[in-house]
Amino acid sequence: MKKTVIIGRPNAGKTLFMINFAQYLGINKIYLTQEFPDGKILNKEMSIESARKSLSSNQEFKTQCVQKIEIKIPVYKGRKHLKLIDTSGFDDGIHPSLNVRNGIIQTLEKIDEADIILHIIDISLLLNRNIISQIDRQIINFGMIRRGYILLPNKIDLDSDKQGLKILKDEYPNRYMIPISAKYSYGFDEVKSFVIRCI
Ligand SMILES: Nc1nc2c(ncn2[C@@H]2O[C@H](COP(=O)(O)OP(=O)(O)O)[C@@H](O)[C@H]2O)c(=O)[nH]1
Ligand SMILES: [Mg+2]
Repeated sequence: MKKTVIIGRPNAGKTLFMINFAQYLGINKIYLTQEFPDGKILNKEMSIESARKSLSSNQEFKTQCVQKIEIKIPVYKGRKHLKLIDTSGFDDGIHPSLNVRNGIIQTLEKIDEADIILHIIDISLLLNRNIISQIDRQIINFGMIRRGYILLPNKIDLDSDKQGLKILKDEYPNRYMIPISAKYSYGFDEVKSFVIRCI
């Protein structure tokens, strides 16, 4: 089974992307496995609506574990199995909370094992502050040499005149990226094609 890891800074939209992309790929119920840094594992079953409400939030580092959904994607006449893995992500600097730091270590381990890496950047932040964070830059550079990496500028619904996207494209003119809205499922068709090409 191929592993697709979703990474990015807190609030980039990783968790909402995982839920809505899983729905886009055809699931209608979420069977979630949560893996905590201390080794504890929890299995949860929930509707898509309650997953959106309970797992995604505008509070930073809401996700403090790795959480996975298994999906079967119809491909030609068969089906391919895919694990979508949501991480707690990472940020610039050293976070004061031990739980958050452990979540970051877990994220790095998952990147190492991944077949596909979906790197989500909140472009509405670029609009407001015009800065790409150091950690995002490092991951983009790492992605240049890593197979299966793709950059997903998210929240394009908040970037109506595409100014945020322009800042990113001007900085990385040769980088292939798929602009998305995790909230409204924009760009999901292209992400699906990318994922299918990699599995
Ligand atoms: N407008 C808009 N909001 C989004 C989008 N994706 C995520 N959000 C919001 O951003 C916040 C953080 O989302 P979440 O998935 O929890 O981010 P995570 O920390 O990266 O897992 C939530 O309030 C989401 O509703 C998007 O495409 N458009
Ligand atoms: Mg999250």
